[in-house]
Amino acid sequence: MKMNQRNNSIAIVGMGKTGISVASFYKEYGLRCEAFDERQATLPEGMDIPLHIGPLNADELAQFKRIVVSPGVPWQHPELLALRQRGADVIGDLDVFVEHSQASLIAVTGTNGKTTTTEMIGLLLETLPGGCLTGGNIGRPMLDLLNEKTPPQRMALELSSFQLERSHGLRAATSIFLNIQADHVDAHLSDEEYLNAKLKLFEHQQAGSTAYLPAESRWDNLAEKLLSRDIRVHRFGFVKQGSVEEESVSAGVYRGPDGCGLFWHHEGHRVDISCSNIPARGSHQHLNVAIAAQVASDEGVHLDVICEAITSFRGLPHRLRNLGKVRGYEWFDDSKATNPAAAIAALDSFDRVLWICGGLRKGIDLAVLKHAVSQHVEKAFVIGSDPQSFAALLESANVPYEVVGTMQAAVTAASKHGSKIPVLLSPAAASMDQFENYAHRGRVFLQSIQALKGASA
Ligand code: UMA
Repeated sequence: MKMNQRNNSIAIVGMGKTGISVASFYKEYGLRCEAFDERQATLPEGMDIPLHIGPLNADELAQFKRIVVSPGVPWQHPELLALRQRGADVIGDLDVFVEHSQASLIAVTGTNGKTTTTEMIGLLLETLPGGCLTGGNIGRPMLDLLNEKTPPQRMALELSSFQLERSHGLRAATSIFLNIQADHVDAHLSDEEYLNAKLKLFEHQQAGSTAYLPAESRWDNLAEKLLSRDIRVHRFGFVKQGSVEEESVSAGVYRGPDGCGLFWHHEGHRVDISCSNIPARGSHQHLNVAIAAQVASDEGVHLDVICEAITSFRGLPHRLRNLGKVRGYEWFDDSKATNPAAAIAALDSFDRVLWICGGLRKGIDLAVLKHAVSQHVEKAFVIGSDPQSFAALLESANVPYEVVGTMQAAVTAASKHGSKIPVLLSPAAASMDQFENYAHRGRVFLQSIQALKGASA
């Protein structure tokens, strides 16, 4: 390989979805690329670029003009750290996107609720002239959006902390910071790094743009700083009907004597929709929808379109989805709940449930679940590779449980429980100990329920 050829080439590190999209993008752009992967990778047919499998080497990568690193490759990888210390141009796909996109960008981050919020925003904004596409952590790599023949005027990106931590110049027209809860503690981010990565969302935001922040007082200082940079700030959150907080938030979910509802502001007027008119369950989902509604109103989406979308929204797959009644039980798939905060939000959406939980705990302390578990769980069925931690939680909450091991066993055991209350899969843990990912876990849950129909009671 001639040195000067690499001088003008891009090294792509990690050849999963992101790496492949980076290579396709630069191919269209006419730049030469080489691919690096530490484990295993196959390039799609027709992608004719050198592929190097094996440990990364800073000296070799330093020969390239630029190194684009996939989100799953640790940013603190010693060879990448060494490259950055030498001043090499090491970035993620988000920076490439920002360099080349002309679209008005809506960026969404947070531990939980990113996908629902991003999808709902995309759904609403695509009704506008000029349209909207969604991508990023949601599954469709963001650079693929730029390969569209007619790129839309707006793009809504779901951004993970991994994508944000390696970004340098994100300037979104609208930045939405949903929440921060314990997650990825066993990955390469400490709590502080995790928060700092998420807050990079606002680092380069420009005057005249909009930021969304939770209503909690811990974000007041940040809100003030953003306001002093002439960034418009919308606060959102859960509020008591008739409270002072209710007046101070732009969008939210209220609880009152007659039930709950979501609200946002449209052309200066508050719009309310009762929770009973929203098919999607769970106040956390309703809050995500309220935020999306506020974004859509600000972007000029017609009020009727927003109301219609909200009152027909059933929620995304594996997010507190009602799978229907089988054997007299209603089954709920919340397989996406890969951390305790997500499971608490799901448990709080029910009076009493039979709870299927367990999986890869990712080093997170389960004690935060104790209150919700003791309030809402009649009996738990524990699956996964770390039953002891869940057993300890359930004992501390004084809730009966069975360690059943597999999803099939959990579904069978729940279906024999007797009291026909809803059965909720909301594992509070990642899935990779037993499944390919959370979606696979949700599919096995559904298959196990369907198998009940054929089996004798
Ligand atoms: N690899 C290495 N060295 C490493 C780690 C990985 O060489 O130390 C290689 C692997 O061998 C593999 C490639 O890197 O070939 C995988 O790269 P990747 O993990 O970045 O995976 P992608 O397929 O590019 O998917 C990524 C996101 N994955 C992660 O952040 C881990 C996807 O989010 C995202 O949808 C996709 O880009 C498109 O933007 C998934 C995810 O789990 C859904 N995200 C986490 C979450 O939501 O909690 C953050």
